[in-house]
Amino acid sequence: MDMPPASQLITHTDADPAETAEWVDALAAVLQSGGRERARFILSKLSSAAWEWGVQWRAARNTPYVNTIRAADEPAFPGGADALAVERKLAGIMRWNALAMVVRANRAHAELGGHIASYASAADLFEVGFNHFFRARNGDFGGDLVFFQPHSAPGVYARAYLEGALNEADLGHYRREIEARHHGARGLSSYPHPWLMPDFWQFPTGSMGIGPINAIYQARFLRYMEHRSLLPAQDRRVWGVFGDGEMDEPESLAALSLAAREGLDNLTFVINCNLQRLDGPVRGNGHIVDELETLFDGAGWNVIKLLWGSDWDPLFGRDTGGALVEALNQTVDGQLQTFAANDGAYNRARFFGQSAAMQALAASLTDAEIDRLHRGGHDMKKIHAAYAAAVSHRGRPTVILAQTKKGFGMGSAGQGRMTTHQHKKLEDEELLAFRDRFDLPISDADCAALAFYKPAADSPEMQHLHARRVALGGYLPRRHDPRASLPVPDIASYARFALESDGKEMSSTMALVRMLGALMKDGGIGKRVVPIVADEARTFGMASLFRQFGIYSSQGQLYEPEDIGSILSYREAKDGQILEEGITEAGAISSWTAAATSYSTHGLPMLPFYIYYSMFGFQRVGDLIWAAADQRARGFLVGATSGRTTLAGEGLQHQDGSSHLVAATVPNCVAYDPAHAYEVAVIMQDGMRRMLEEGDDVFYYLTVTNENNPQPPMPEGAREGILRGMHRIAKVDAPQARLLAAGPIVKEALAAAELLRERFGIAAEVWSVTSFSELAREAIAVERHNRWRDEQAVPYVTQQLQGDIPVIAASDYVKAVADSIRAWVPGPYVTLGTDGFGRSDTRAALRDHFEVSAAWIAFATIEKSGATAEERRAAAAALGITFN
Ligand SMILES: Cc1ncc(C[n+]2csc(CCOP(=O)(O)OP(=O)(O)O)c2C)c(N)n1
Repeated sequence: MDMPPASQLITHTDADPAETAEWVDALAAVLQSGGRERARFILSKLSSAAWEWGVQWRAARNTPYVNTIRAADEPAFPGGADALAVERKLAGIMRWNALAMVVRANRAHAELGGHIASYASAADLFEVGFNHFFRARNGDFGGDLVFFQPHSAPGVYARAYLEGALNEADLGHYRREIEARHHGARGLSSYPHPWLMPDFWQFPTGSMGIGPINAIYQARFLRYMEHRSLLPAQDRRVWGVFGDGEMDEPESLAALSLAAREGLDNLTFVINCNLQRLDGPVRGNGHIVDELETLFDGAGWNVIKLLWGSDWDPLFGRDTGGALVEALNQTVDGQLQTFAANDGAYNRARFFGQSAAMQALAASLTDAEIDRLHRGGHDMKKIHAAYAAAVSHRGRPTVILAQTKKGFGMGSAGQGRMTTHQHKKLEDEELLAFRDRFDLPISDADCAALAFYKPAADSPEMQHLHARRVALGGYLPRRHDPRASLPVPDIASYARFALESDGKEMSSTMALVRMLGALMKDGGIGKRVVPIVADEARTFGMASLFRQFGIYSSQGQLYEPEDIGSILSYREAKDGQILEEGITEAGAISSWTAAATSYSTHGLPMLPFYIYYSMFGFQRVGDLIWAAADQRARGFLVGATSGRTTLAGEGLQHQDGSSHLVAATVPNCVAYDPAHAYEVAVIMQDGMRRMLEEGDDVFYYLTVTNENNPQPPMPEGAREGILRGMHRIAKVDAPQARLLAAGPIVKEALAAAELLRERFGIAAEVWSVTSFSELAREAIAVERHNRWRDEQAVPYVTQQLQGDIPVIAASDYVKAVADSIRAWVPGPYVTLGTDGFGRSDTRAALRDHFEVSAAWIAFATIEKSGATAEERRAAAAALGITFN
């Protein structure tokens, strides 16, 4: 083994270099005779001894600013120099087509936007993946799952163009999904969006931070499926290519320790460290690579730094005094960016000019050669070596910190420039320079016309490109939607207790959990149910599921649980069914997304139920839900302990009054606020039917509460109304008012009807509104269609509320929820809701405070029934309410 002389490792602050050299030589001898494992052992022994003797030394988490993999340890590039040359050419072509796509779009319509510089920096990282590592789904093999850096999407399109999945017309409609339809083209979405390109993109990554956390939970879910014997262990891999700026998002870092704890060696992160983000340097005054190395290493990942290309190797070889490594350690990222933006002469003067030793190192290089010194993330051989090391690493996830230049090859138009991120217009000379830089056979005229370039089918480039993809199982990305239908059991098999309830007291949460438990026992669908919680299972009465179904743990259970004898015992198991995520709503929703899209990513539909404090859903992780919607998730989100007045004691940050408002804005989210257990059952049944049997791209949001109420049996013929959004639960002859209520406020409306009848002689009927948002959606759709039709349809909600009598609607959510149907309510309409901050008190006090109690509903009815001011005052006094 060739090793650097000890002198290179001795820093200038060394008080006794001779002694240091002895130690280093001793280690070198150990390494020579015993190998790396032995050397590691000796070092850890020394470290333990130092701790015992109070030295309190801890190895720095940072290694020097050089490559982790030594040049001598790099495997040969598959196919040798010829393949390498072809792949470099291909990367140049991808770069050109990606650039042409963005510049074309923006020359025509400057408003379209797009990015060139990100993919320019990431192209080689992508290409090595595409040519050697990313395996497609093929036959029985499920394929690797790749999360692509979103604003590098043009590069992925450029490759799909060469591969044949996209044509020129498609590329000509980058960011023009609407116009494309008129030209028989596909239209390419700005970023990876499965909703917009359902047979192409698998994972939405456009919102920074969502890709990293979803990738981790995807890798973990893959393990879960394997451990539960639902998927065969095929050594499938999750790859994620992300930006160094993106790593500042809390979600990007949130699950690093989970990935290490779970030993996810099926996961590789490639972080494109071009040292820049949108506004400027990621860490101008420091090293983002060092910071990420510290974080990932501290979390327990295998870290591979890939900083310098092969053309630096001879320089490091000649750097016997350590001046180069020292200079790199000391050069902060802002300066590295400036070096990237300037030419060889500048770099000779400012970087290599730092000392005589450095000058000597660069003496044999021309300025042009200095200019061309590659960063590690632009060296395909080294990238290949890093990916190969990641794939073969066992027991831990790997992160590759690949240093690149932002806007690589854009020359003075953008490489390393502060403004390069948003640069999307290039002048003709800049285009010609780019063409020359990557040696592309494109004429000046084609260059100016931004013509897309595709080599002939029999060219070495195209032959190689296809051969590599064939070897890797096919093309990628591809999203699959096998339309596999999973039969749903009969409702009575898991929810008879709810349909035929005889007034037994139960909360809707308890009813749902009971149905869930019964469903999990179903011989068909049972195994597909994935209950997910974020440390609130006991709150929702789900502890009963622990022992029976087990909590998933990749390690099984290495301890004897304190409650081992109990029927509720906390049982962890390798094939456990419950995903107990701990206190991470972002993690739990990522797990849910992985399970809810399993029908596509794994060809195996699952049925996830993520049950959480409703306030910590749309409000806390709304963007992750939006991404799941984009990914065409199918499953149930259950906002438990919901309702601003129903959660009572928990106060301002816990009491949810808005989730239904937000849920209504997610186009494929079907949201319900059921009052009774039988409504929960009917909604669950139909949700399963739509998602699992019909394969509809919808997901369900249900709010359930912890208020115990007598559960009535299901009225005859209620099913349609429950599903469409409203059904009458208390009928009167000749009603003078209609009371609409949702969820927990239904009982207040029923009580209000009693008050009105008994004390004021007003006959009011009561409706349970299971979904204001579904009623409003249908009405909007009907109204829109009516604009084109002679025959005018009547929205469902209008049909139900015929007549000019007052309608009073109340819910445990802000008034805007009930207001959403106002336009289609024929009579005078009043909405009551829980606008404002929550607070702690009893349910009765809260409902009085927010004016959604029976008394307030009755009072609003009296007011809308034409009472005089005096009559109103008398009514208020009789009802015991005061106006504050
Ligand atoms: C949540 C979110 N915030 C902001 C943005 C806007 N944005 C898009 S790319 C970008 C910079 C990304 O920098 P980096 O991750 O370093 O990637 P690079 O383009 O440098 O490769 C920003 C701020 C976004 N897409 N998502």
